[in-house]
Formats: sequence, C-alpha cells, structure tokens
Amino acid sequence: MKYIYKIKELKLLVFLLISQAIFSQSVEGNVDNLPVHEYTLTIKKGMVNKAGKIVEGITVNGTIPGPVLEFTEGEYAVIYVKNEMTVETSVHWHGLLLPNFYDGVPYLTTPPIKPGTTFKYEFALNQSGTYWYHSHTMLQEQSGVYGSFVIKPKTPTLEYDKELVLMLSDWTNEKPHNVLRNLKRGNEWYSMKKGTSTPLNKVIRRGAFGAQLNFWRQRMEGADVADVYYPAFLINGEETIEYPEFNPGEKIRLRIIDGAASTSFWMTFGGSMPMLVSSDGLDVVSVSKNKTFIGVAETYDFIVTVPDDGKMEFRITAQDGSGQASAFIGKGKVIPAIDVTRPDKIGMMKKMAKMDMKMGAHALKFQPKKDERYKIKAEYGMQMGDMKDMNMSENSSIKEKTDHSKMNHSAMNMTKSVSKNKSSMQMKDATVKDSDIKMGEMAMFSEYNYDYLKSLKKTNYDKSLPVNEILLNLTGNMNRYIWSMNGVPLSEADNIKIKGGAVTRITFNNL
Ligand SMILES: [Cu+2]
Repeated sequence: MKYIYKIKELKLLVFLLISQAIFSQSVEGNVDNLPVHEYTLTIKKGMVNKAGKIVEGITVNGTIPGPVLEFTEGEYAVIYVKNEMTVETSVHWHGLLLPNFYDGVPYLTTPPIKPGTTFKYEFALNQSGTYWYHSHTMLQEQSGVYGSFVIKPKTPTLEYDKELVLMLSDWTNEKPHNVLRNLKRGNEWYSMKKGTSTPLNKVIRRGAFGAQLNFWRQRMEGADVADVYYPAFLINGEETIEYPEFNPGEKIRLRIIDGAASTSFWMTFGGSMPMLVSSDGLDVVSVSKNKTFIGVAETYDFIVTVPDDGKMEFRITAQDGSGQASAFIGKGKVIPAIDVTRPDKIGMMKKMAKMDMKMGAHALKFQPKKDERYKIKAEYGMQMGDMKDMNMSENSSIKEKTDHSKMNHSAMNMTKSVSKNKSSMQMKDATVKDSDIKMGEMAMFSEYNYDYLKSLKKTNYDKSLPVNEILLNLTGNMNRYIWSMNGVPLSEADNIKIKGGAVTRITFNNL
C-alpha cells in the first residue's frame, strides 16, 4: 500500500481537508430535483496482456482502464459498483467534493464492497473538470482498477472542437504484492532490471564515492527516481495508440490523468505548441507549454491543434527514463514529440550529498516567512540516519514516544510550538546561516517548479483569520520501504483534525 500511495495520498489528504471544509456548507441543499445520471461499474478478475505476457489483472466493465464516466456539472451521480471477485473492493473518487460517506476509502469513510455485492454511490456534482476513480483496497489499483471521471461545466469555459481522455498508467506482469515484498527486501533488484542502477566504478570515476558513502550511511542505495521496474507504460491501456478520427486543424482538449501506481512522467508533444488550460480539475491561466511533468494522480488538460501535415505524437516518458508510451492524434506521417533525456543519477547524488552536509546532520530549517523564521529540531530526534531500527512492528524507542494513539497529540505539539511558542521548542543550537540551502532546494528536481500554474481567481485567505500550523516531518527507511509522518508509519486510519473558520497551513518537511 505504501508504495502506491506515498505521493498521491499526501496531496489528496490536503485536498480532502480543504474540500471537506468547503463542502460542508454547499451540498446538503435540495438534491431531489437534480437530473440523475447513472452508471454501473463491474469489477472482476480477468486475464490480460499488457506487456507481452498474459497475466491476471482486475478489470472494470471488462477493460483496463475502466470506462470514462462522463457527467455535467449539476447532475446527481448514481454509480453502482458490482464486486464480482472473491475479495473486497472499493472505489475512491479522486478529487471529487462529496459527502464523506461516499469518498470510498474502506474502513475510514465508506464500508468495503464485499465479494458478490453491489454498492451504490450517489452524490451531487458541484464542480467540473478532469478527475478519476480508483480502487482504494490493497494493491488493486496496480492491477487495473482505475478510470477517468469527466465533469463538463454547465456553461463552457474553454473553446475547442473535440475532447480526448488520456489515462496514463504503469503495468507490471508480477503480482503487485510480490513487487511490494521485493521493495521491502531492500535490494536494488528493480533498478538493475531496468538498467537504472549506478555501478560503483562509474560512481568513483565521477568523483561521487563520498556521496555514495553518505547515502549508504543513511540506508539508501543512492539517488533513486523510481523504485519499481515496469515492463510497460500505458496510455488508455496501450503502449502505442492511434486516434486517426481527428481532422487537421481541429482543436482537441486532451484530458490527461496520471493513474499510475508509482510512476510520474514527462509529457511532450509533437506539432504546434500545446496550451495548458487546466490542472487537477481547475481551469488555470492558459499557458503554452510543451515538456510538462505529471506526478502520480495529477490531471492536466491541454488544448492541441491537429496538424495539417501528419499525426502529432503525445509521448510520456517515465521520470527515471526507463520507458515511454505514445498516442498519435490525426493521420499521416508522424510529427514526433521531443525526446526527454535520462536523469543523471550520479549528479543528483552528489548534489544531494552536498546539501545534506550543509544542512548539518541534525538541523532542520523551516521558513514560514522570512521575517519570522523558526528553527526546529524534531523533539524525538527522528533523523534519517537514526532510522535504522525503524520497523512497523518492533521499533522500541521511537514508538514509545510517538505511538499510534498519540499521533495527533505529538503532531499538535509540533503545531503549537511552531505557531505560538517559540521558546518551548528548547532546541539545541540548530543555527542555520543564510548561506545554507533552503528546504525547497532539497528537491531532486530543483530546476523544475510549478510557477507556470496560475489560478484564475485570487486564492489569498482572509488575513484576519487565525492560522493553524501543522508540521509533518516525512521520514522513512528506504531499504525497508517504510514511510512515516512525524515518526509514525503512514496509515489510512490516521486523522489530522482541522478547525473550521481558520486557515490551516500544512508544511511538509521532506527528510
Ligand atoms: Cu486517489
């Protein structure tokens, strides 16, 4: 579970916290006279061939991905989900604002769908945009339980001729549980298999041996971009897919969703410059953009023009360069998308090691604002280097201080100390000089940012509202594949309580 949800659920969590707050006022109104739009999704196991081998997958209405569910804003969605398997399942509606009970996270908000039963989801659609659905049970998403969810606006907000949904994903011929078991074993099997491991002689030749040692000390093999070997990456279930039905000059709105279990992609386009018009379901200030990054679970809409002299290639390249997939729009000769070069892992490792040294072994820096900088040392001293004994079932010292039932409590302690009481932090001198590197720059892809995404509306909060600070220290043991927030392994049962009528600021501190 962890490897699938490590990135996307963090994002989702924040989203849900915010959306539930907005939502509670808007939806309880009268839904009786809304037009009902019904779908039935049947989930069952089936043999599929996605990467040169027939293996067992899980299909939705017989296909991977499942069908595109299309709605119009203001409709009342009724979706029956039939479970024709011998195991439980669930469907989570990613990015939709809906009553908690229909959110689809089993045992947390929604009952699981038991074998042989049908569950009725129903909710009013008070938004428009590109979204998606996926199983939230075990590792079923990796096996195929995902599809797109499109809500057209009541009145069109953008001009184009036709639409095309492109669902991106990654495929393994292995049983997803075996993938996870291999990850937890902590070897480099997958990076060797996909040819992205970095041999030691290469590391030494480039003067990165010190950096490598530093990584080993922190129980990491090296700078890694992606952890799982995938024999295929897919667009709408295929490695190569053709859309000859689009004609020269037509403007097509591509609704692109990264439904992969653990792969983020670079997206590149052939032909004229595409216009990025929407992100995660919301229209943004339109911007011409070709090479664009899409993280797991993100959605982006682009408007492209079908070329007069051929078919344009839309290409996805896995972030670690281990594979790609293409969709061709139009007909005739190929107008290729630009190539994306493989990331320089040794260079990244050197860069990260350098930053690590500057940061100091135990100093963390947190800068909510320049004028009110606080320096924090996690009270329980959870540092990456100290994680060696971290284990879900048997971690003594760490667990004592931050056991599950106290998770909120310790998180809130951090909260208070950030927002109210600087002196209570009682840190040893964790002085960080101005010359030191900012947290954000720790990111592996510091040259990439999201500055091109601009909201159409102001998103500032009312300055008079109180601000609650929540600090989440993200830690983990790379070798054992355990990920934690504030020292507690991430679990779906962990709640973060937020207050109404206040601004909640969540700071993720990636250690
Ligand atoms: Cu999701």
